[in-house]
Amino acid sequence: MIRIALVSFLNNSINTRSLSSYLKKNGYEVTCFFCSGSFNSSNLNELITVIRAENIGLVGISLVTDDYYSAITVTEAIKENLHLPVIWGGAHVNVRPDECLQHADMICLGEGEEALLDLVKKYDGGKFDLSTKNIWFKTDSGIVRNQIRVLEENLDQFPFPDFDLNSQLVMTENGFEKLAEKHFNGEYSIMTSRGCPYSCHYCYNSYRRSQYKGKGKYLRKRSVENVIEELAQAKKKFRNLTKINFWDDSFIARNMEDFILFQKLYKEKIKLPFFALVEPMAFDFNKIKILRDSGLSALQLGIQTGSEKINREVYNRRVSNQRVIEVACQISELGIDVIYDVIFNNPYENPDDVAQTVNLFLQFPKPVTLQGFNLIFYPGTEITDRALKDGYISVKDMVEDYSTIEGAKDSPTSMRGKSLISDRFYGIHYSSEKKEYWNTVLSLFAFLHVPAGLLHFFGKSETPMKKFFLALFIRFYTFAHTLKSMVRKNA
Ligand code: B12
Ligand code: SF4
Repeated sequence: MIRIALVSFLNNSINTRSLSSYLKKNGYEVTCFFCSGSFNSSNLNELITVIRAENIGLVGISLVTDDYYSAITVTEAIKENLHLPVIWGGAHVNVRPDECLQHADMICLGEGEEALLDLVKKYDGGKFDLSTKNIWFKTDSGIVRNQIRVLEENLDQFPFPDFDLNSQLVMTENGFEKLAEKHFNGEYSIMTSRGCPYSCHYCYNSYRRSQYKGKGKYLRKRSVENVIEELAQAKKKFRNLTKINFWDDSFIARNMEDFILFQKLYKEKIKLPFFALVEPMAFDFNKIKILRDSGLSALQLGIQTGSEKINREVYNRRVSNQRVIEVACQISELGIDVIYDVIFNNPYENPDDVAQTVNLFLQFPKPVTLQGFNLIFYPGTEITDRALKDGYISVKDMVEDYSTIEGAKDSPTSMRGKSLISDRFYGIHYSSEKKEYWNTVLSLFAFLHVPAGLLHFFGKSETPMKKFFLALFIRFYTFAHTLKSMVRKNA
């Protein structure tokens, strides 16, 4: 029987653990490697040595666009040293299948459980069945493209993600270590559904929804009992868990009966604080109140913009500012910690649109905690196709560049005033210079201890005098911040 290695670039990877448990349930031996961090000759050699020692016959790699170069590095090392077949799966593979096949021997589109199982089941003395659905093969006579199978409707039939401490290795600064509870920092990640009711134009869902057209129901949910059972098992296994993270695209997209049952079972069996992602479009006071009473301690809510026009015409998000303010007031009333996400440096936004975002936040109950992200154009999304057509971005050097630029450019709010445009993946042909003032005012919401009066002063209008004072304030803030960090470091 062929033995399988699964490689992921994320320690908490849900998809790799789901694939592993499905293969194991069906009798296969699987070793998982969680490699978040950068590769060097030492850890690559170690990876190769373990894969060789474990007598692996197939290597599967899971990747998002940001992992593209890491996936190539691992694949080349495996090909060079072990000559093993390599299959890639995950978000990036679905949007750029042909390009991924330049490196991998096979790729898996859509869901991986049945497809991977089918592939290894029919594996026969060095040959794979080239008609396996969901899998595309690179052959001497060209690419074999198979159809995508229908989506699994009953998610409860999948085993819980694999957390076997004996067959999973985590890459650290000192090389690979056996998976242990310390690698999770007391947090457990879970998904209770697949798919999303929305299709925002900057999101992978805008691509995937059309990819799965005619393949069954897109948004599917696990039963509450099934979710609670997974958490109960996790709690039993990991004694130091302090928090649960629900990473569902839309945790709230369920009916009231589910929430009532969830409250009962969660309070009875789990009793841990939890975090979830929620959209203002789906927000429902009564549901969130039930979740708060069950242990919901922190929420992440995507606001993205205060321009209703941009929301509607560019992001495909239908929600009024009045509703967004109502939602913010209700969260405050419930006493739940919340982080609001905002998108910076969208070429379709003008200074007035950003001013509207500032204005929106000024109407929120205090304190407001904002997390800013630059608009990153991910391949395959509606907004990327539109911006390519409109000339705002272009393919770099004839190929898309998927290198990750970490730091300032990706997170405008960490930059104390300057908001540069992220050129991750694509060449940029627009400027945000005219929005600099409003970007800076907006980013003040992410700074700690900025007095509300000051936010209102800067947020009312843009004048040369205010521009001057804003620049002065940012300098002062940055200086104070640096001083504080130095004092803390020396203490
Ligand atoms: C949860 C999540 C996170 C969590 C991860 C926590 C965790 N414990 O897993 C956190 C917050 C850490 C995170 C971080 C990031 N994420 Co994220 N994340 C997700 C999310 C919501 C769920 C992923 C998931 O587990 N899905 C459930 C599994 C079962 O589905 P799946 O991943 O599609 O996997 C199936 C198939 O793809 C296939 N498959 C997958 N891998 C493989 C491998 C093989 C060998 C095979 C055969 C099959 C196969 O089989 C799987 C089972 O059916 C997705 C959106 C989504 N709904 O999928 C975004 C998503 C994957 N993330 C995304 C991004 C951009 C990021 C970040 C880059 C964000 C950032 N700027 O830092 C980082 C990158 C981290 C990384 N290196 O992976 C994008 C990726 C877009 C793209 N083009 O690549 C997505 C699609 C979000 C979006 N809506 O656009 N993320
Ligand atoms: S609501 Fe969130 S996950 Fe769903 S499509 Fe929009 S951005 Fe993507």
